[in-house]
Amino acid sequence: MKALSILSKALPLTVALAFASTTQAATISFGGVTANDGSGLTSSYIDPLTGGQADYFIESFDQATNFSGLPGSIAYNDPGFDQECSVNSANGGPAGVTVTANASEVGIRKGSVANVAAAPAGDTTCFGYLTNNGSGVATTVFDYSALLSYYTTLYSSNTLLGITYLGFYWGSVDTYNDFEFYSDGNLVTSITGSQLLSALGGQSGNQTSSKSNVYVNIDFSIAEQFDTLVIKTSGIAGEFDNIVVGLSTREIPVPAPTGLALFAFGLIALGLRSRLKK
Ligand SMILES: [Ca+2]
Ligand SMILES: [Ca+2]
Repeated sequence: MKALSILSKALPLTVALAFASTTQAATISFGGVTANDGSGLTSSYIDPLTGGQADYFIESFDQATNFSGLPGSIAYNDPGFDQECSVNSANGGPAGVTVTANASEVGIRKGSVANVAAAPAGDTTCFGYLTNNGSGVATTVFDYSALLSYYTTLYSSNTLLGITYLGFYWGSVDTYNDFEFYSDGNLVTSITGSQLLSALGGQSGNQTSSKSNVYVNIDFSIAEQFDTLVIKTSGIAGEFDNIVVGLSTREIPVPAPTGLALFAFGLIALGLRSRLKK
């Protein structure tokens, strides 16, 4: 109850900020790191095996990497995968994520089956998929409102708590897969398969290419109050794994300089030297 009143007080502020500035927009970027559990790519912030860091949550769909204390759900598993797979953050624990889906349109499994789902590139673990079974639009909703309420109560401070990061591994991206990000029912931002493929020069549905099997990062401002992820597909199929959520209270690790960053630094240094020589 207390959490709800804090959130409702925060909303008018959010609206004011949205009108006052257009710099609050969420930013979408591509790129992750190799996951240690054989699931292909994961967030550069956390890995399935080292998950559970303060104020980060990962949905890996694997029972082996469940959070302790969250019971998980095997309701969406494909037949034969109940010993290995589950929606492990959902529907039950106090901080549970509420997943809403039509059971005939969503599945959790390992491996690829023609005309059902393809494992994301390099992913030998359980993953989630959404299918329209050949017609119409299938929709799955991941609602993080309960998680936010739970942690707002836990912190019981005046801190405005929000989700400021969401990442997910998107396998065999198709032109007809969409990911949408909402705040209190309003669309904050979205990314379509067409947009991703066009940005990276990928081929729709390619199951192995790094241009169509991509880790996607969305950074939200706290003012945007992201609370719900909606995945849609109007074809077979939309596949995903390693959905990572970061609360605004998390400590953001400083990443080590990558090879590319060092390379860029080297170029700048070279440029300076050649200028000095002149
Ligand atoms: Ca997995
Ligand atoms: Ca696909």
